[in-house]
Amino acid sequence: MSNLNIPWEDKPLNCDDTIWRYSKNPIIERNAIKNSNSIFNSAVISYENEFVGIFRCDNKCREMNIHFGSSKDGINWKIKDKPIEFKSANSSDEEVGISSYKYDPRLCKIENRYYITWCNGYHGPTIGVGYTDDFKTFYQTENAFLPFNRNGVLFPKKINGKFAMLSRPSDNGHTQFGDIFYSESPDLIHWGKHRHVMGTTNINTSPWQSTKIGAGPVPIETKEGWLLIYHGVLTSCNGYVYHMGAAILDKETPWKVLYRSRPYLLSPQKQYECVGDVPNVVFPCATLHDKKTGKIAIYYGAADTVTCLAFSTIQDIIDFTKNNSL
Ligand code: BMA
Repeated sequence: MSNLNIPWEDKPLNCDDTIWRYSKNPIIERNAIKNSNSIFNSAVISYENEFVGIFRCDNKCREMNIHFGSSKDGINWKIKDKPIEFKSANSSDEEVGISSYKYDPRLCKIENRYYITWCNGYHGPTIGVGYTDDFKTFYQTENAFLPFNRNGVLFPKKINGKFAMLSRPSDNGHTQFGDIFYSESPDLIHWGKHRHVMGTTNINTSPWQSTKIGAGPVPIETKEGWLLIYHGVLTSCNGYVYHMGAAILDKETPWKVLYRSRPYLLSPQKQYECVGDVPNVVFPCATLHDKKTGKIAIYYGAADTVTCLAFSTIQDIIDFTKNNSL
């Protein structure tokens, strides 16, 4: 991280929870750019003297695409009206860069390059991969996996010399199942060594994550292991309910789960999380954290409509996860 101050608000005095919401949520309204129906499930990172982000903006035809944005404070964002135009990373192969839609981006710095993963339309949803060195020119490379897959999230450094990614194999619709898997690649093109990381829980033990789960923000390296914030889904009589939870994965073998929260960290409770295009969704896709203080700002989509912020400290989330582990 640079010297930028991450967004922050102190914990309210009467709050007993591990994470707390920004009092001025949502930070990005659904109509923040021309022609947007909704702006949510988006990714941010610090770059040079500002924050930059890749935003999921669905337009008024309800087409899903990703747009570039920047911010001085991580709260007030200027998002481009037009989607990112990716160049093909291999223009001699006309299949590279095919994309009938893009959604739910994640943004990850590995060594000196910024990588974007998203759910890419290629004969159904799969994991699209792109990169940029300057947030001006963007390249799209090979999809990581066969369809159908969602929630592709890179680790911020190579593990045992390989790029590493979490993903969630799915179906072509509103998938009723879903476990998190780990895969690795020598070149970000060929992926293998697929390992099961964690699955859904027993409905009697931790119902909020009993239907499907998916990796959220880029995992954070801590002394205890990789801190993974993820979403977990419960099927209620009115449909899916999306929550946020946390797990700690082993540093060298991240498919081994050391701890995993039995209660959720955040559930849809506020009006802006419960009312929108898809009610009852909190969906984390990015964090900013301050290495010195351990403060963390979590960006999440609410009700598939707006973008919100919540805060905690890395240590508090680790303690919560360890002390309430499945
Ligand atoms: C998932 C994705 C997410 C969305 C969630 C809830 O399948 O489409 O973008 O937030 O459903 O609708």
